[in-house]
Amino acid sequence: AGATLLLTACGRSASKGNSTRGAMEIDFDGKGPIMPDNFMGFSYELAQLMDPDFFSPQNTELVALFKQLSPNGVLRLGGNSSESCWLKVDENTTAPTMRSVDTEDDAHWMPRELFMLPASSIVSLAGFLQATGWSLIYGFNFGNSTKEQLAHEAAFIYGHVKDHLLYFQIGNEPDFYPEPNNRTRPETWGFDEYLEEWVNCAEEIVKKVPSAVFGGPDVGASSDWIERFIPTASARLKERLIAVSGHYYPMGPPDDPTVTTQRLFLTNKKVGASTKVIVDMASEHNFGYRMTEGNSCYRGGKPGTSDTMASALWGGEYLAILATEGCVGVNLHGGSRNILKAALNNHLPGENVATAAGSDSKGSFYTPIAGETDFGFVARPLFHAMFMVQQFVGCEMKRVVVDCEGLDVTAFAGVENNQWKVIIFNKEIDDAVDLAFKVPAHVTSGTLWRLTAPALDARKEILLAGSEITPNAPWTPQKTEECALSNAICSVSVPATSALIVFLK
Ligand code: BDP
Repeated sequence: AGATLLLTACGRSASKGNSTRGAMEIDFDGKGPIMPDNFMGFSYELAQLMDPDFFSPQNTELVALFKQLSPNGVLRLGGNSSESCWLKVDENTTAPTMRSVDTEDDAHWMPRELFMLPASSIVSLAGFLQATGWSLIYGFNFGNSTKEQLAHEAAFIYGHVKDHLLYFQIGNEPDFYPEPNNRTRPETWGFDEYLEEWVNCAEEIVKKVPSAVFGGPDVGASSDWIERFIPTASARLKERLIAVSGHYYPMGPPDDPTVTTQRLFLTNKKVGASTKVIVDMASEHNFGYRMTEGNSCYRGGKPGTSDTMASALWGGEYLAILATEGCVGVNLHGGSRNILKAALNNHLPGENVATAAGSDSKGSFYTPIAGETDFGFVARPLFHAMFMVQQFVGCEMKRVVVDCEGLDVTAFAGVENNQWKVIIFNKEIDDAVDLAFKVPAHVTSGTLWRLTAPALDARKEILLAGSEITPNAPWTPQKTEECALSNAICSVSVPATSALIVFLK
């Protein structure tokens, strides 16, 4: 009844120019999933380990940003490049034979060379995980290595990172292996062949690492592979299979003219329902479903969208949807620009565009953290959105219905120990909204943090509660606001292309 009452107040308000009034209703009594404390994560190319100084405890800025985001997030290593990586465990280890990519086609995006990872990178990675408190999902080269070689690598890796290892994965996006995609397997290769090979490989690893556990199938897009993988792989691997995983890129490649911010903003509408199908199926088998890789636009991101405030509005909403649907975690993909370039056979469009427009050239376009060991690291707009959603860790997530003349405004709520939080995204380009919503009777105040930017395509001066997140000092809110609260109705105004969190007390 509260919502109906509120809705009668909805309409364009004459006094506030472009501001539209709307209402939202939190489903206070609905049951929702608890957002796990290791929900937040990054995904990097495995080839990032070519440089032992990158994931290293000495890389203090990167350590600081990881810690600021989460005291116990998840670092996932994998990606296209993983299919070309080999770990030089010792002097006797030799490179595997590359079976891909037998094509002259320059437009094909898979790497043509092998990437050697020095053993010292695993030693520094262990130190990095120790320094950050993060755990690891390590993705092996299933495309171009052998099970014997992987087992050898696994034993070494396990020896160094066992205290931080969540699970191993074998292969990146195996649903794309057959011709004409990644081309590491023949056209005739399908799920059945994959499963057989995957199980053999896992069993070989177990011979060398008796307590190894695995996640999979880490598919690029085929949710039907996940559905087939859950019962079949768990029947074969039993309790060693502990998680299911997939990837998500709503659009791409960046040089497609239809790949725009406007299109990106529409994509989140479909994400909830498709996530829920897999979450439900996974939970029937007691698996958590993790989105181990993804970002706004495949093939490295779209400059002007993936590296701006637009990516924060998309990404914050995307993470909130996945948490509300019961996904146990999300790893947003990124890393160094040169590594992404190598992982994509140099297909990283827009280089000049981005440089001319002032994008910092040290990171891939979509990376949440941009930087290189020689230049230092910065938190991109997308990182700020991850930081906002991180505030919901430990909360039971609740659905929120927003009614605001069909404007693109969404909200999500969470509660822990009777303390409610609400996050709101306004993805409208022109319209500000004034939203009213009912709060529980015990609530006496609401404090608000806003995420703001000079423009939707701004890359810099992204402020959360008036303060930028940097590696140099712990973030603290500089500018908070108190919400208007009367008769258990809270009112907030949400400017166009902004987001906010309300902490109710
Ligand atoms: C994914 C790959 C990742 C790429 C990404 C992209 O796993 O390695 O970097 O696409 O195209 O499919 O940006």
